[in-house]
Amino acid sequence: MAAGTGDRFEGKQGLVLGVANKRSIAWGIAKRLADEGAQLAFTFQGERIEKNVRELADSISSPLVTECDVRSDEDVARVFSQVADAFGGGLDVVVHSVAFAAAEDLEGRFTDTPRDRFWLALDVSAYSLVSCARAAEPLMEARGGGSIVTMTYLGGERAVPHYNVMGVAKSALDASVRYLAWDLGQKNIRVNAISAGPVRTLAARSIAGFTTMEALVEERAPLHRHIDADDVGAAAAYLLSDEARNLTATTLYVDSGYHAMGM
Ligand code: NAD
Ligand code: 0WE
Repeated sequence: MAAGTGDRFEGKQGLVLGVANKRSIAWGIAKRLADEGAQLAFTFQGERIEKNVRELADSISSPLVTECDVRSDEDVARVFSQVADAFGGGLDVVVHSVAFAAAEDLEGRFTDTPRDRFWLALDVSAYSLVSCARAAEPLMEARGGGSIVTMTYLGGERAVPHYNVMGVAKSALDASVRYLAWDLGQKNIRVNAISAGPVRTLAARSIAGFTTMEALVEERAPLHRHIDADDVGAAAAYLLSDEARNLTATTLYVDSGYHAMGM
């Protein structure tokens, strides 16, 4: 446990989906949970990032690193069965930090989004939370409850130029959080979202106009500064901990207050 952190996750076990490299928001969250005592399993997508994720996971003594393409029902089923084996049939925490849209759909006009790429974005970025929550349910029930956190963005509630089909996917994700919270509340499983301001990750780096967006945050957010993955880690640790035992179906904004502004 590092200075300034607690020990809220001693004896807790979690699964983290969405680490690509050390800048990933999922890694910011994982570091904080591990620092506070959690034992964490990780999934990665694709051979290209496997080595990255294994090295990061090894640095916090992870017992399980395994591939998961969230578009595949077989992958999701296998992953949760491996998690059950690694963690003695239970699971306390799931971090869902996965999104994808085709690069060409994050520039130009939303109007031009073709049907197949619309469904691709919703499949990876929204439905995957539903399938993971369903697979997590029996494992969390075995622990008497659990907590799930996903990552969202303001572009699901307002039109952010170029966010396009990802905005529609985040809107579906936000609604899924509420319906999952209703279903799983019965089993004492909580489901919440964090709406983060722009963070320079792999998924964000390639976006045209990202620098302009950062300048807008500095100008217009009440705190006039950017957030980083460690800020998200602190907020996620709260939502995932027993301190948030009566919070579910909510969105916590980690965005320097930007969402509250009208200009
Ligand atoms: P990132 O690139 O580090 O993480 C995205 C992850 O999604 C990667 O690990 C990637 O492998 C994974 N992924 C993509 N397609 C997948 C698939 N088919 N199966 C399994 N995994 C898949 O970028 P990030 O910024 O850390 O993104 C994490 C989450 O945070 C996303 O949901 C993103 O929308 C959200 N978010 C990001 C920002 C930002 O500005 N970076 C702001 C708000 C919300
Ligand atoms: O959710 C995101 C980004 C998610 C994302 C990023 C990529 C880039 C690479 C999903 N799919 C892809 N596909 C790729 O090929 N954010 C919240 C960051 C983000 O992305 C934007 C933003 C912001 C903020 C795109 C346009 C405008 C603003």
